[in-house]
Order: sequence, then structure tokens, then C-alpha cells
Amino acid sequence: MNLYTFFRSSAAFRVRIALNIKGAKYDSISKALGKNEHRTDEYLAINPQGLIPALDADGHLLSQSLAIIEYLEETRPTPPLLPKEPAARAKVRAMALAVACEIHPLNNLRVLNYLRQELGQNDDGVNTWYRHWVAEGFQGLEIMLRESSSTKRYCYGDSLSMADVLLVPQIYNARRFKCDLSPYPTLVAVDAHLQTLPAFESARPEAQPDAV
Ligand SMILES: N[C@@H](CCC(=O)N[C@@H](CS)C(=O)NCC(=O)O)C(=O)O
Repeated sequence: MNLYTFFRSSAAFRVRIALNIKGAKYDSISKALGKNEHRTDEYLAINPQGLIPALDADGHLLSQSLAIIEYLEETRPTPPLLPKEPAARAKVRAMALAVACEIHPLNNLRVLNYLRQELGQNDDGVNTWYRHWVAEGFQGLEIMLRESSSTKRYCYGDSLSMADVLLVPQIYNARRFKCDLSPYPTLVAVDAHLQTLPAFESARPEAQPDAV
């Protein structure tokens, strides 16, 4: 498998974690966002949306990190990233989507660039925007985890799930943008535990070959 990735891309970070959990071997092909390598014709032929990541797996070109993670789950079911029971699966997916649909898209690079370049915002304006949407998203997620995380080691129950895969990169980014995480002790506790797991550790941005 080939993963089109960038060390700092949190959507690629999710897929790296999922690949590691599944024990899937892959090669990294770096596309530097800062150099617009995700906007070249060559990359647009791989992912027409011009977004990182994309995965070349089993002869298929896949995009959208959650769709990729679901593909990995369906083709490599062990260890599972979703519980068996339908309502439990829906709850795990809801937590994953709370990150992927409600926080991340509002704080993506192209959104921040638009705020800066088209709407004339300075660093303070951009950071205020970023922190606002993280706080909005994390408030609800904290309550969801308080109800579903039995030991504060994982988002759902006491086992690894897709929600964990999404949480860690979003917390990583929140720290990078100096968001106040003190109102979210459950998110912080679960993140601290997950970071000790090798699948998460080796997926971290700093551990990537293209890290600068
Ligand atoms: N919903 C997409 C989001 C992908 C995405 O936004 N990737 C970012 C990096 S984390 C990107 O390529 N940004 C490029 C840009 O904003 O121009 C997914 O989950 O794969």
C-alpha cells in the first residue's frame, strides 16, 4: 500500500494510526502542503479533491480518511475498530464524526488561508477562530466521552475504536494551536493513555520521515 501523507496532516495522522493498528505495511509518499504538492495535476489525478490523505490499497485509490478507515475495517477486521452491537457502532461513529465533520473542516489549512488572505485576518483573528471551533466541538465530545469511556483509557467502553483514532490527531492539533484543554479532562486522560500505545506513537507527526 502507498499512503499519500504529510507529517502534519491530521487526516493522514488518523489513517497512519489505523494502518498501524491493523498491522498493515505501507510506504509513505509525502506531499508537502506548504509547497502545494497536494494541488499538482499528478496528485489531483490520485485525489481529485486535492486533499491529504489518499491510500493506494489493493489496487484501489481511496480518499477521505474516514472512508479509508472504514475500508481497512472491512478488509482487515482484526483487531476491530468498531464494536459489534449496532447502537454501540453508531455511538463510536458519532464521536469520530464529531471530530471529522464538526471541528476539522472548519480549521483546515485552506479555511485558515482564506481567513488570512481573503478576509484580511491576522494571526490573532485566525487563532481565535481556530480555538473557538475546537472549544465548540470539544465541549460536546467531553460529555460524550464522560458517558461512554468506562476507564478513561479509550473513548468508548474499555477498548480501542475508530473514535480513538480520530481523537488523538485532533488533540495534537489543538495543542499546536495552544487551545485551552483544561475544560476537557476526560479527552486529555484518554489521549494520554492512547499516546502510550505503539500504533499511535509511531503515527505521530514527529516520527514521520518527512517531519521537518
Ligand atoms: N475530510 C477529509 C479532510 C482532508 C483534509 O482536509 N486534509 C488536509 C490536511 S489535514 C488537507 O489536505 N488540506 C489541504 C488544504 O487545506 O489545502 C479527510 O478526512 O480526509
